[in-house]
This record gives sequence, structure tokens and C-alpha cells, in this order.
Amino acid sequence: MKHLKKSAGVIILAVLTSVFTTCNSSSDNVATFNTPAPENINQLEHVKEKLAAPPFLPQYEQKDEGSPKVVEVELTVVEKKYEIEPGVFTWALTYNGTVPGPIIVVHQYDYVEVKIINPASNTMVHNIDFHAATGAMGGGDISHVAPGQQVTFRFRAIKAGVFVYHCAPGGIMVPLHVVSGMNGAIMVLPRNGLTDKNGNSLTYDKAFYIVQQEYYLPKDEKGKYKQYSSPAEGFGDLIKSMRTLTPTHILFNGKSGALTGENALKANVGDKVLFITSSANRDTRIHLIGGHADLYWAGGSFANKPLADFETWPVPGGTAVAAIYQFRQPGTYALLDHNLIEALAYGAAAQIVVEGKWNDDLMKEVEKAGPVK
Ligand SMILES: [Cu+2]
Repeated sequence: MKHLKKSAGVIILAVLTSVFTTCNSSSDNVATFNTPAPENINQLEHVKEKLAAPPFLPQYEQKDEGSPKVVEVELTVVEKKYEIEPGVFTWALTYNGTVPGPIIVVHQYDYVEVKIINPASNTMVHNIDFHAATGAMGGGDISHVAPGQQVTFRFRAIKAGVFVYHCAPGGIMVPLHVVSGMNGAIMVLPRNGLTDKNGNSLTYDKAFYIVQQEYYLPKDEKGKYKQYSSPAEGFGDLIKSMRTLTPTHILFNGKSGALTGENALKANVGDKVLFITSSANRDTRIHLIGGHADLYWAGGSFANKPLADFETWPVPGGTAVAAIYQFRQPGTYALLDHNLIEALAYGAAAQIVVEGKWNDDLMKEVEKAGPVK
């Protein structure tokens, strides 16, 4: 009996070892755990990327099949009074003055050289944590800058996808700075560009960067939003307000109307539009009314095949997600948080005005609304 038990144990161990060995030797795993060989930085081309204000992206190529580059970006921290809806102000903490911060675009295996400038006119210590980076705190440990300081550090973008970055100065200051606006994203494109669900090369016509941002603005006893003479003055109240986990504002791209009305995004029938959607702190779920995600990269990773024909794509807090839709009909579309209360009672929505020819085959009004016959 004892002998039998021992044999069974040996057999189970042998099976497990064989399964483990098989998994480990698959090419998928080799790619997943691959660390690229270092490049000679001094011999690589250095490129300065001129960042744009969201929802727009900087100028870039969708494919870069050449050698990796050193992409230099500069982020200046701006602490400023920011009107998030008419008459409602907060102290926004920002990269380059916008909420969200600008989206950076590089190609896989590029080196990203980030300079953070914290002007002497600011009041707080800031830094940056890149979810795309490999190393302590995503760069957060080596990028702290006090007012009047600047810092430069470099990381290699070894994972392809879209990733959030945010300020992370430590402790309760981390969510405080994030919900005050200090978050953005980086897109790391595969060197040979995107591919569809069948592995075929894919290009898109336009791209927009859309961020769901929530605020927790403190109110006085009368229910009026409080105003402060500096960011720090309001932090005690803001911490109390954050701890309710109940935002006072849930908006797209930092302020009410940032992507609607005269700020609506524009496209034409036939355009394949890449939507990079992120939320640095809180989960959301993005839906394009009257359209779909033709392709959607779950979790924002370009290492996996995209999923096709999704109705609503999840964006977990701390994540950027990419989706492509080809507009097939003209009209004003809404891209929104499909918690419809957050979209329509709070304002977590964008509009896309699409011009072109209507396709009756896809939708047609058969009989106008009229009295019941
Ligand atoms: Cu900060």
C-alpha cells in the first residue's frame, strides 16, 4: 500500500513536470518573458516628441520598422485654478496644463526619455509613474521633483499597448494628485503596427484620446463648492470628500463640455477611428451609441489579438484601452460611460460628428411617427 502511494505520487509528479516543461518551452512564453538585449543608446536616433493637448495625439508614424529610437518628451507640471463647469473651480494639478495630461506615442522597444519640470511657482512635490515602464514604482522612485527642480529619466517600452501614467508622490497624495488631474497615457505601438483579429496588418485614419476623470470637490454647509487659495489649503477637505468614494463630478477630458457641442470630435463615413480610452482611478465601461468596437484590445494590450464586434468595452481603473470603429453612417454619435447616470446626469460623454452619405441598407425610417391607425 505504501509502495503504491509512492508510485502514484511519482506518476503525478512526472505528469505535472511534463505539463510544466511543455508550457515553458512554448514560443508564446519565450516571447512573453523576453527581455530585449540592450541597445547602444549613444548610437540611437534621438527624437523630440512635440506633445499635443488631448483628445489629440502628437505626430507619429503607425509603423516604425527601423531600429529603436530614444523618444524625448517634456512634461511641465502646472498647478492651476481650473473651471470644470461654469462657476465651479478646483485646483487642478496637471502635466502640461491639461486634464488629462498629453498622450505620448512611441514604438515597442523605443527608449522613452522623460523630463519633468516643476516650476518654482508651484507649491508641491510631484513625480510620475508609468504603467508602461519596468522598474521601481514605474519611474516614480526616481522622478520626484520639488518646486524649482527638474529631473530626467529613461525607461524602455518593452510591452506594446496603451498604458496610464500618473503622479504618485506617496501615500494619500497619490489619489489626491490623480483625482486632481495628474494622469495621462502612453501608446506603445508594435514596431510593425497594429494587426486585426486574423493577424493582418491594420491602419487607422484618426485617433482620439478620451479620459474619464472624476472629482470629489468639497462643499460648505450650504452645499456650495468651496474655494481655496492654494492646493494644499483644500487637501484636508478633499481627503474627507474622497473617502466617501462618491464623486461630485464624472466628466470626459477634465471639464464639462470638453468633447461635446462645439468641441465634438469629427470624422467622415469610412474613417477607421482609434479610440484610446482611459480612467486612472475608477472603473468605467465605454459604449458608442449606434456603433461598436469593430476591434477592441482587452486591457489595452497589443500583444494579444483584438476581440471583434464588442458593444461596450470595460476600462478598469488604472487602465487605458484601445478600440477601433469604422463609421458607416453620418450623424452625431455619443461615446459614453454606459452607467447612463454617470453619462447623462454627470456628463461622462463625448460626441463625434460624422459626415458622409447615409446608407439606407443599414438603417431606414420605414414610416414616420404618427397617430396609431
Ligand atoms: Cu503630482
